[in-house]
Amino acid sequence: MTLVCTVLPTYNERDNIAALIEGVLTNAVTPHMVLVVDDNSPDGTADVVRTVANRYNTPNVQRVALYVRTGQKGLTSAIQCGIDFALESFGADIVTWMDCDLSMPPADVARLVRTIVEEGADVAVGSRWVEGGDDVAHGVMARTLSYVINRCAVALLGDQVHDYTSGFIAARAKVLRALRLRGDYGEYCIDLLARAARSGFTLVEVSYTCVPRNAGESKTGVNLWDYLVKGRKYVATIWRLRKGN
Ligand SMILES: Nc1nc2c(ncn2[C@@H]2O[C@H](COP(=O)(O)OP(=O)(O)OP(=O)(O)O)[C@@H](O)[C@H]2O)c(=O)[nH]1
Ligand SMILES: [Mg+2]
Repeated sequence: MTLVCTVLPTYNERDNIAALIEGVLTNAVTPHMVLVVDDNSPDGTADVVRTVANRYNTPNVQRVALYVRTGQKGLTSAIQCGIDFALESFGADIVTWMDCDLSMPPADVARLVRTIVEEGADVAVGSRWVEGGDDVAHGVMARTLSYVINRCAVALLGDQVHDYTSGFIAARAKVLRALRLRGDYGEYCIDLLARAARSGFTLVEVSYTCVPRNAGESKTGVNLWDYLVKGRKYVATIWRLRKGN
């Protein structure tokens, strides 16, 4: 049977993580576990995960795993750390990952998994920018910036994906053995999807609606300056990939 591992990178997601784990596991369509990679959040996220793990895990089956990093911080490295554990320690056939603020509906993880298992995709990409998808989480400024950056990415890198900055991904183990994540924050996603397409893997988009963060604070920031700093990195990544690097 196909084992799916959902990697959940957390920093201060105490009030979101229990519902997220439950939402993912309740909707699972195949053997499914979650691995939370927490960067020693001061709000006690790890304690919440331990409590949830006690409910789900049995002596024979681990469905909720937790890895607390103390010496390292950052979204991309946390996801890569989770991918490495999922492949090497748990033997996952498919790894998925997502934000942990409940902006990506946990029930939609099963739709990504089905796209791989039933449709034969190598990578399933949760997409806001295809028919049926939307972003109702962000204001006009952030949405417009995201849309424009993604249109640039489509024009310069190809239209196999329309939401290069998705961050809501499921991928077969073979893809993640071939390609490691590069970058600090959201730009890793542009980089991974462009290289996956270039490497001949099949990418299929699954529409989803990004909804507002449930609780806690955004780590990205909310003002124009924060968005421009993020946008500059995304554009630089698109340009580097366009030049073939
Ligand atoms: N492990 C870990 N997770 C992180 C770190 N920074 C952010 N995250 C997680 O990355 C995910 C995305 O963070 P958000 O704060 O929602 O930021 P965002 O989605 O880019 O921005 P918004 O659009 O404002 O929600 C969440 O699950 C965070 O907890 C980090 O340094 N380490
Ligand atoms: Mg978010």
